[in-house]
Amino acid sequence: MWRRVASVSHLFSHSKSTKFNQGASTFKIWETFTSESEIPTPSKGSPFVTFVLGGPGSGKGTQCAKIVEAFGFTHVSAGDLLRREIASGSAYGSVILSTIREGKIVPSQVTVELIQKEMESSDNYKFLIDGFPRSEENRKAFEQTIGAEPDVVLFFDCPEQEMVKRVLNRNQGRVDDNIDTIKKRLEIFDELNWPVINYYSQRGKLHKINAVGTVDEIFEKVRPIFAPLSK
Ligand code: UP5
Ligand code: MG
Repeated sequence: MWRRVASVSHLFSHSKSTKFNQGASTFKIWETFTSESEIPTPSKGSPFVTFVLGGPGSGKGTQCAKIVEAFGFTHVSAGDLLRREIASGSAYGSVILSTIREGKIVPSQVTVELIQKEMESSDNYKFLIDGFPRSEENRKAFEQTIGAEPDVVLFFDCPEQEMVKRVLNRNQGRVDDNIDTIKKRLEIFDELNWPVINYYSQRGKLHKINAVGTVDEIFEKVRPIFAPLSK
């Protein structure tokens, strides 16, 4: 079991952060650099981290459940951790709730701390971090606090119209599943998540998956990425 991530942070491959320039021209580079490279070989002595990115309703959570089942990862959904924090009545709860209602991003310090605790309390060494990092600031905070960068980054690429349809059909009582908040979530995704996607693309870690189709069809595109891993 992980007692403290910080104490095992030397087990991660440390990132050498370079200044990343944001802008329209950089977004185009992403297409060129999208990686199909093989994933690193995990070992039980060191954590193996996969970031799962994609817009609201792109199917991150749904595909994470399939990956857990097939490859034995532990699913850490940043959104679920934040919703759990609200439900627990914690001191951060009201700030998190209003941030989620507005479709904005909760301060990195709060989210990274929740992710870190969740990883520390797991016996597993293979983690899917779902819906995080959502901004360059999130990404840097994770690297600085955990002292690590991910081994693999999945990006579920889904048209906006399809994402909106899925979220509005979900019907699970989420405070952010209404048309006004969805518009804001999409705006924030466009503004802040693309630089993160480009960053990992340039580092050869990004696996872009076309997220249109049935759940099983999409998973068949995910499966080969993790095929080298045994459960
Ligand atoms: N569905 C899934 N796949 C389908 C398919 N192939 N065909 C048809 N339907 C499909 O799927 C959404 C819905 O679509 C479900 O009903 C599913 O059955 C169906 P899901 O797998 O839930 O998609 P997902 O990408 O996980 O959508 P989600 O709404 O969870 O994504 P978000 O990124 O918007 O939500 P998250 O929970 O990560 O974050 C919520 C908010 O928390 C954020 O907006 C933000 O305010 C805050 N937050 C932070 O501030 N920081 C963080 O680090 C994380 C969250
Ligand atoms: Mg989700």
